[in-house]
Amino acid sequence: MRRSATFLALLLLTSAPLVLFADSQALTADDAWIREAPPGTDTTAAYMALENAGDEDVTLVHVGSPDFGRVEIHQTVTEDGRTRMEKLDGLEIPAESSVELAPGGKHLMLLEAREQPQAGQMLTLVLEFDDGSLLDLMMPVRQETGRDDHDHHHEDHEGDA
Ligand SMILES: [Cu+2]
Repeated sequence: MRRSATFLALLLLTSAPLVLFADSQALTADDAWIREAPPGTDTTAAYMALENAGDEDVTLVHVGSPDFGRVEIHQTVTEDGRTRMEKLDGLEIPAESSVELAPGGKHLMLLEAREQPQAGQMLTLVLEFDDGSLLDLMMPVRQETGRDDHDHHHEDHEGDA
């Protein structure tokens, strides 16, 4: 693990997410955020762009969190006009490319929240990859703007937010 002063300075200048700990120089998460949960709900989702700058494919295999009882990797699929979520065993981030987790597509399903996630909070997720590396993220909770619940289909959201 090697972190230059420049890198740390950049982190401080960038609003979020805040990378608490990263033992891989190849993997980064951009624009990471957690959707505010409606009152009485202990389930929500996390979104981000996962980038693999390395020259080997890496697979996200597990996500842990002190703030949630369970985290699953999901993909929203639409078949015959019906939308449902599929649980994925892993999420591959190919070498020198990135994978977008966004409303209406792939996402991290956050289950059994210790407290109802509310806008303004910062919550922690720990992403574990099959090469043994960890990405420890502190992510802001935000209200989703201009879109409805992520169970529904969105064609309008693509690329960076
Ligand atoms: Cu889901």
